[in-house]
This record gives sequence, C-alpha cells and structure tokens, in this order.
Amino acid sequence: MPTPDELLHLDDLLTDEERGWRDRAREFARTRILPTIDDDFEAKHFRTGLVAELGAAGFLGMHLEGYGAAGAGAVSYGLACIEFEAVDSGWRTFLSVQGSLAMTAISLFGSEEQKQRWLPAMAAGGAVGCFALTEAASGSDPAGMTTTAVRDGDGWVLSGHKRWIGLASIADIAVVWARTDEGVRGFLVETGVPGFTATPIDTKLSMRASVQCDVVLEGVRVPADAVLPGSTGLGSAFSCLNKARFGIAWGVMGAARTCLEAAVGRSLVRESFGRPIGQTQLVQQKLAEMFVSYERGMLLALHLGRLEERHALDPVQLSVAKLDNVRQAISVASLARGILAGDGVTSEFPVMRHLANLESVRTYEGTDEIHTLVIGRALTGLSAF
Ligand code: TGC
Repeated sequence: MPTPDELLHLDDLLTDEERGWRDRAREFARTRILPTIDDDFEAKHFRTGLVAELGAAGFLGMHLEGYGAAGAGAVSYGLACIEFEAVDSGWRTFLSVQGSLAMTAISLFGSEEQKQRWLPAMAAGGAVGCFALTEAASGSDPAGMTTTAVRDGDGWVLSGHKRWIGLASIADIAVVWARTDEGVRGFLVETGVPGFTATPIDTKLSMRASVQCDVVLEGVRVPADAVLPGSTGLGSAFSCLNKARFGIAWGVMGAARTCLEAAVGRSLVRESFGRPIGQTQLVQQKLAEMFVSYERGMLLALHLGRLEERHALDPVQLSVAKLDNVRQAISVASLARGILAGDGVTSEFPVMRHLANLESVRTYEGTDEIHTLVIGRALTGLSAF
C-alpha cells in the first residue's frame, strides 16, 4: 500500500538536500522521541536530555545562517517540523520556540555581541531560549501588554506577568517584550537574575510533553545592553511569530499524517459486518477526505516554503496556511478517532494525543479568529479587529 507521501509523489517535489533533512528528522523523531512519548505525555515530562542531541544533529535554528546554525532552506525546515510533529506537537513546538522565536529574535534584532554570546550555544543545544510576549489579558492583542521596561541609571527595570511562555522554566535566556517610553522593545533577560520566576502551567490536558509557563518579572534589573538594538516596536515581535507560524503550517501536517496512517492501518484489520471496515463506502469516504485534506495542506505548505526561499512570503499567506492547515489537521485527527471507534480514545493509538495537542496549536500563534480577520482585512482593506 503506498504511503500518503507516495500517493502525493512528494519526493518528486523535493531536492536531495531536502529529502536528507526530512529523513534525518524522521529517524531522530522515531528513534529518540517516539518510544517514550506516550509515557512522557502521561507524566507531563519534557526530556531536556534530548536538547543537546537535537543541537548536535543540527535541528536547532536550522533555517538560520551562521553562528553555528545549519543554514538549511525553508522547505527543509518545514519538512523537519513535519517529522517532529508526526510524533508529538510538543517537540515541534520546542523547535519553534528555540529556533523560530528566541534564536530568530536574536538573529534579526540582536547586537553582534548578543549573537556571539547566545546563538552558537543555542544552536548546539547548550542553552535554551524562550520568547515572552503573551500576557494573560493580551494573547490575541499583544499591543495591550502591560509589562514595562523603565530606564534606571545605566540599565533597565522590567516588571510584569507573561503567560503561556514555552520552555521558560528550563530556559537560560528569555526574549522579553516590554513597553518602554519609545514603544515595545525586546530584551534579553538571563533567567537566573533576581525577580525572574517561571512556573510551569500544570493543568494542561494538551501538549503535556512540553513546557509552558507563567512568568513573573518583579523589578528585574538588566544592563543597558540587554535591549535588542534592532527591535523597534511590536512589528519586530510579529516578524518572529511569522517564522513560528510557518513551522506550524508544515508541522501539523505531520500530526495529520500519523492519524491518517493509523486510520488506514486499522481499517484493514478491523472487521465489522463480516468484512474489513476499510472495504465499506463510509470508511473509504472518510479516508479519502483525510487524504485530500493532507494533500491540500502539504501543497500549501510547500508553496509557502518556495515563496519563503525567495523572500517573497507575505504574512497574509501565513495566516491562510496557519488557519487552514491546523483546521485540516484537526479534521483528519477527528475522523481518524471515529474510525478507531472506542480504541481511538485510548493511548494504544496516538490519535487522541494528537487531537488534544492540536487544540493548543489552534490557539497559539494566532487563533482561527485572528487569522480569519487578517485575511478579511487583506481582502477588504478594512480592519475589523
Ligand atoms: P498593530 O499592533 O497595529 O501592528 C503593530 C505593527 O506590527 C506589524 N505587523 C506585522 N509585521 C510583521 N508580520 C506580521 N504578521 C505582522 N502583523 C502586524 C504592523 O504592520 C505594525 O507595523 P508598524 O510598522 O505599522 O508599526 O497590529 P495589527 O493591527 O497589524 O495586527 C493585529 C493582529 C491581531 C493581527 C496582531 O496583533 C496579531 O497577530 N495578533 C495575534 C498575536 C499572536 O499570534 N499571539 C500568539 C503568540 S504565541 C506566544 O506568545 C507564545 S509563543 C509560543 C510558546 O512560547 O510556546
């Protein structure tokens, strides 16, 4: 039986280098993460020991150039996101927070000294970064943030609360976005400084194998050179979100593929009314819908990747792909759950875990509603936020 990617003739659309990244990511995710992911999800355990291995294999900030990063193309990065998210969204999220958010912020807006200090260590997995933008009362509207950075003598003092900050409790360095008298700016805050506290949010029923935290900044004093000199307003933070949204648009297709494969496999062995359920029209219709969703999402992601390689990717296109690919992945996972029937809600299959994870992915990096309104604004020229 052909795999979904063989039916799609995906390999014909990729270069040797891209297939190489895809295959290495698949091997890593299947051998180093898959064997323990169900236990980790159950136990709410993030395996920090794998971070250095990911760095050694070149996956951290892999799309960035120089400073120890691999300098891979956008499509290679997208394919790696798929392979990690095919195992669990939490690990693709790790790649996103470390590479697309924290490292990208330093790479785009940091001083030469900041880049030298942090990027090689982060690429190698010797240092972990987080990206502290969201606040409890300003998720969709970061412009409403209340965290402040006030000049004090030679330095700055940061005060505020951030929420849903991935990796914060294990991070060495936080990119903190705060309001100043010259607009929103990014700051590099070493997480060991007095006044910085990160507490994992313990009540999640989704993304349990990854870490998201409440962060409190209580009069955190940082030196003058902690500011990212190139950060000039919220647009700087949004540029990093664009990179993360790109990774999500690809990655969720990995979760969809895993669910599709689980459903196809089950449909061949599970019998009902005297024949495999895969030989019934109702199940074949669901499988076909799932494959159509997968193929559509993959081709959209690939289109984005080729645009990104030409530096021609528009944030509106990212909104289309983030909105629709996550939606399609949830639909695939939900249909797979139905085909698996009662067993679909158990951890004997990965489907319910993916379905639960995708509900988080649907919300972070821009909800369905936000991306819908970005598209509506692009079509009409009128902002309805
Ligand atoms: P506005 O506040 O008026 O604009 C500020 C400036 O930003 C520019 N901009 C963008 N630039 C690049 N890429 C984008 N996608 C951009 N979107 C906006 C904008 O042009 C403006 O520039 P300038 O030069 O005029 O100052 O904002 P807006 O009206 O353009 O946008 C409103 C809206 C709703 C689209 C925006 O606020 C938005 O995208 N909201 C959603 C935010 C979001 O995705 N939050 C989730 C972040 S996830 C997270 O924090 C956790 S990280 C993951 C983890 O840690 O696990």
